[in-house]
Amino acid sequence: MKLKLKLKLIVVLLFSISHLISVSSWKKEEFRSCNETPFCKRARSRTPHHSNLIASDVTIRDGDLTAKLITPTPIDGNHNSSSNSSSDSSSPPLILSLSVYQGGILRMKIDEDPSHNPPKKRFQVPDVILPDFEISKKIWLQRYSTDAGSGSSSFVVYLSDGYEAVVSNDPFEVFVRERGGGGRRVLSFNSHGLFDFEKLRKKEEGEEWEERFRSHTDSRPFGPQSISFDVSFHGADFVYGIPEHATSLALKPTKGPGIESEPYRLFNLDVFEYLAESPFGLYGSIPFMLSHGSAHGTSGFFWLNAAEMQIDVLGSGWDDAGEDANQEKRKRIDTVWMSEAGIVDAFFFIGPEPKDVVKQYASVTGTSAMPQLFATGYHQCRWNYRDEEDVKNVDAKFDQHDIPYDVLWLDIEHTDGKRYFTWDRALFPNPEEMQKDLASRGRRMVTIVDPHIKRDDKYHIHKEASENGYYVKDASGDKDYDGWCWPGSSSYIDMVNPEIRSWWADKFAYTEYVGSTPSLYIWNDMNEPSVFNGPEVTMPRDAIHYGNIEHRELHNAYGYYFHMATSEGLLKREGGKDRPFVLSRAIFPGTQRYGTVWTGDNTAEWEQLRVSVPMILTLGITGITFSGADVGGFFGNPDTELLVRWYQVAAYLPFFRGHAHHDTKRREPWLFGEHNTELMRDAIRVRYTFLPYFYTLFREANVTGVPVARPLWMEFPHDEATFNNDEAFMVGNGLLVQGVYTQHAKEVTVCLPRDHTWYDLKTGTAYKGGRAQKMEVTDADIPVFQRSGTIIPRKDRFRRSTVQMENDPYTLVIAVDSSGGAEGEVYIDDGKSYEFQKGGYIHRRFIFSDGKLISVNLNVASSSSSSQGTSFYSDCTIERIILLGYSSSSKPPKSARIEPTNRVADIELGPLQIRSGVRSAVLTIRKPNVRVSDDWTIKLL
Ligand code: NBV
Repeated sequence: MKLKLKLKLIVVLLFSISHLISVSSWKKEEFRSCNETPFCKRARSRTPHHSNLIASDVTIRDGDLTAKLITPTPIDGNHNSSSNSSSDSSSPPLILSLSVYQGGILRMKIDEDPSHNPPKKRFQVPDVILPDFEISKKIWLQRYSTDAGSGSSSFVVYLSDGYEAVVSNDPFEVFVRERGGGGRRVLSFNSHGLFDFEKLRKKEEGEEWEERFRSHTDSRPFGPQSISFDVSFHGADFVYGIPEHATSLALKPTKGPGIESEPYRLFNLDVFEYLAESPFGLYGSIPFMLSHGSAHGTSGFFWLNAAEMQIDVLGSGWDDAGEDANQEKRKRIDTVWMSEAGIVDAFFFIGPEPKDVVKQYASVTGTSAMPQLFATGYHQCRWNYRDEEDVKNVDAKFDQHDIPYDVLWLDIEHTDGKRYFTWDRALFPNPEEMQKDLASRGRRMVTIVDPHIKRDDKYHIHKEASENGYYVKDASGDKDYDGWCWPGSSSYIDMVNPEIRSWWADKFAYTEYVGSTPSLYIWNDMNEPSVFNGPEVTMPRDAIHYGNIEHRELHNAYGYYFHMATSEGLLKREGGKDRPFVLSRAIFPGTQRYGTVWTGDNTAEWEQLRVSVPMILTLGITGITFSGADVGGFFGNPDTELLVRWYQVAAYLPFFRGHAHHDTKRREPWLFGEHNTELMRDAIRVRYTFLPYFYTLFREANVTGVPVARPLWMEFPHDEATFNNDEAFMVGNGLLVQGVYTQHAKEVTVCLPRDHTWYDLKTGTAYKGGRAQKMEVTDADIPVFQRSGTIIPRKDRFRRSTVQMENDPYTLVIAVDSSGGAEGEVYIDDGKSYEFQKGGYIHRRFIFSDGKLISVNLNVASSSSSSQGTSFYSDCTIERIILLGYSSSSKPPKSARIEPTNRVADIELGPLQIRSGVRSAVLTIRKPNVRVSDDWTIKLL
């Protein structure tokens, strides 16, 4: 064997061993710290007010305000420029362009001036911004003012009736402020003069551009090209967002007096056994930060850039400012954004409500795809279900134990030697029959398809990819990049090229993916991309993509393109009729349009259960609502109590999947004794009960971008007690879920938001919000409450999968507010196709007031007679209406009259039947049996 090959084998062996031993923990030294990352170190060492950049030649044309950013010749000639930064007076100007889009969104780009012929065009990320957003551009200059004394001037641009943007030229600063009155600032850029832009240039003699990390050398042929700047969030108490990190919801400061931490890193990496509290970047990157506070409300800042990014949140007093400044600072959070390459393409979102900001961000990057109904149920995964027999048994056991589930997953071992799109025929001789058998009980299967392609000439995918030149190239630009991953020597499809994406998508045709059937969906793992022998377990930054793009420039978007191409494949195979389901580990802005994500390789520890909640909430507020964590923890064996609690919490989070490493003990829900089986069964059943509500919320997310699982402050933006609470969360606006994250918990402290009454889901007991309350917990469940003023649709009959629930009747749970009213919605469609986009759906609003419940049609298409669209009809009825907190001024109602039929339905007291054995006095309208799709009124008599 050649020495090189031997060495590679050793590397892969060592890596595999370290991946297989699950007792070791995060290998810090395998990853670069900011200090070991020259651009980060340079940017972090800059001091405020360093830049004296000015904006000159400001013009307004074609919806853009453009200016040149220049540095005047310094008087003392000394400009302390370590890296040809923007502060170098001899360097060419930068071009700034500013535009305003629908909803008052300000976008600012800063790039090199093409007329000065930079050595290469810097990478600007395509395929993320929605085309509809791009065309909504306008700019209205309101005022131009100049100060004759200092020579400085400012341009004021109209954003919306409430807000305007100001560009000051000397020194250069951009900010958004309220219009009129005191003109309070909302967001500002370069207010601390930390803007720096390393322009591309020729190498100077003796200069060293190569960078080394451990055994790897990055040739850096284009030299330094990083960008950094400061952004301030005014009126902010906390900042949130910028996933993916395993950390709290409200981001902790990383720099400032007494604070010494790494910045939040955004660099998609396969991080083995990540820690439960760290700013270290995980598998995905969304450079979008939100702020919230009692002074302004919510604002947001998004930097579309796919290179490595590092973000500092600065603690109070970071800039050594005096007393006065600190006063002002308390109402402001300063941040510093640093990226290795690319351009500035930044978006400012003014809010001011939390939902406004997420909607504004969604108008730029898209809302989440509408999932199929099955995908909102429970998923059972394991690395690996061994063979067809194993699959059969696991499936049968769910039925035997009366536990609903929808999808069974197969990990990498199902393939023939990690050649994706193939089957290990010894273990899975009849994959089609296996899927059909599952489908006969309404269940789906998911198989894994990773981006590393085995370099084996007999493997058709490799053969075509190498012959057509579809692989990412190494630094030379002509040879396929060859890295090591599960199959051994592997190359990586260059998904940035649309032609290659289309070729990849075709691989999902049933004729190409032999053994696949219409009930098979896909899981994309390792798409950061993970490369076992690469620097930091990923692809070298000097690898070359289509269009001569360096990998460093688009690294964080690689997995996004892979996810996109896979999703397009599932769409194509059914002629655009079936909604794709593709789970991805790597993420980038826009991922929400292509599928679902999970938080990767967590560990079976209580702290990891706790951190999964802020991680999922953070993904939700940054666009990706359909996310979840491996239930039970991927590495290690959860003790039974942890596993049960994990089911109880995860049942309320958007993506609900049990998964485990192959070294762990089997942990399907029936393996821990009858009592624990019952507890896990109950948790999963509760999820199925609420599926009509979840599905309605997924539709809301699909239309507006508002996430399914929400931080409390999103629903209660004026209740300061909620701003830093990440142990509880809202499902929609109606359910509050309080997690239990410690062993042997007998009680938990619950902070129910003020000005509402909260009804315990299980007992119907009413609690007043506004103070922290200790509540008893048992192993049976976690505290969950329905908010007063809401109506929640449920399906209370227990079935084995979503398919079997299709024709089940509904229960409506009405929790009345202090004025005796409540409102809620239900959205229903075929759960599968795109007919809903043509009007094929039912959308009703239920309004309860004055003892009367009415159902109002919200589907405009179906209510208009001229509609060309499709319609969707359901025979499902409402079999029960539960009223919580209803009290009438006269006698308690005895019956209810249903209009227009004039029928009368009975009313009785309790029991509240969400769990067997628990009783509570509530008012129930029995068998109103009205159709969910019809207009009707039910009046209490
Ligand atoms: O494909 C195997 C695993 C998978 O089960 C897990 O969910 C992924 O996050 N995969 C990572 C690769 C190996 C991890 C040690």
